[in-house]
Amino acid sequence: MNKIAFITGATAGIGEACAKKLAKLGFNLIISGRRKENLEKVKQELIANYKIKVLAIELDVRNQDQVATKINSLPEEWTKIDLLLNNAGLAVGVSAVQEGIIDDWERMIDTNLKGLLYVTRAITPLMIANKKGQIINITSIAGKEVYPGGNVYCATKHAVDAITKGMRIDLLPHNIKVSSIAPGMVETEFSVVRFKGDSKKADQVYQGFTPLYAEDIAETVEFIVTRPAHVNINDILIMPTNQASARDVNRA
Ligand code: NDP
Ligand code: 8X3
Repeated sequence: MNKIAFITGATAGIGEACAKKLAKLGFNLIISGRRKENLEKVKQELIANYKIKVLAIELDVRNQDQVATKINSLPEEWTKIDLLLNNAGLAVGVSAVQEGIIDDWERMIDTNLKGLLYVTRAITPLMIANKKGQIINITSIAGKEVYPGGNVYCATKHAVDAITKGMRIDLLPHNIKVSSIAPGMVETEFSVVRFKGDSKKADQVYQGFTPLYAEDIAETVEFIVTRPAHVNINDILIMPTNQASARDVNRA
C-alpha cells in the first residue's frame, strides 16, 4: 500500500518540488495551499506523470477553524498520514524593527508559526492513532542566524527550530520521527512574495551566484524519508556553495 504524505504550500517552490519527489517515491499525496488554480495544475501534473492518488485541499494555514475542519473531515482512506511536510511559509518585507509594518509581522507569525502549529495539532493525533509517522519542518538559515531587517521572519524560523525540538521530545513515545531542514537562499517565488511583487528586487537577491533550487531541497527530503526505520535525521542545514552565512554571499 502506498504511504500518504500531507504537504502544506504545495502550490509553488519547495513544496511543489517535494510533491513531485515524493510522488516519484510512490507516496499518495494530499497537497494543500491557498491558490486553487495552482493546486489544480500541480494535481494534474502529478496524476499525469506518476501512478499515485492525489487529494488537493484549498487551505489557508492561518485559519485554525479551516485547518481543523478540513483535516478532521478527510475521507477515511486519507487519514493514515505517514508524512507531514510543514513547508508553507513566507517572508514579508525587510525593515528595521522601529519601522516595521505590523501587518507584515502578523502575516509571518500567523503563517510560519501559528499555521504550522495548527496543522501539526490536527495531524499528530492521526499519526498517534496509526502508531507511526514522520514530520519534516522547513525552517531556514534565518532560524539559526539573524540579519538586518530580518527580525520577525528570523524570529518565526527560530521558533520553528524550537518547536521542532519540542515536537521530537513530545512525539518520542509515539514512534514519530521529527526533522527540520534549514535552507539558505533558494530561488523560488519567496523573494517576489517578500518584496510584494517587485520582481526586479526579487531577481537581485539571486544575482551573481548560483542559489539553491527547490529540487535541492526535495532531494534533501528524499534523503530524510528514505533512511531506515531506526535512523532519524534531526536537522539539515543546506546552503548554496557561494553562501557562507545569512549575510555572506560570494557574488561575481
Ligand atoms: P514560495 O513562495 O515559492 O512558496 C511558498 C508556499 O507557501 C506556496 O505554496 C504558498 O501557497 C504557501 N503558503 C504561503 N502562505 C500560505 C498560507 N497562509 N496557507 C497555506 N499555504 C501558504 O516559497 P518557498 O518554496 O521558497 O518557501 C517554502 C518554505 O521554505 C517557506 O517556509 C520558506 O520560509 C522556507 N524557506 C525558503 C527559502 C528560500 O530562500 N526560498 C530559504 C529557507 C527557507 P499559496 O500562496 O498558494 O497559499
Ligand atoms: C529564506 C532565506 O536568508 O532570505 O529563509 O532568510 S533568507
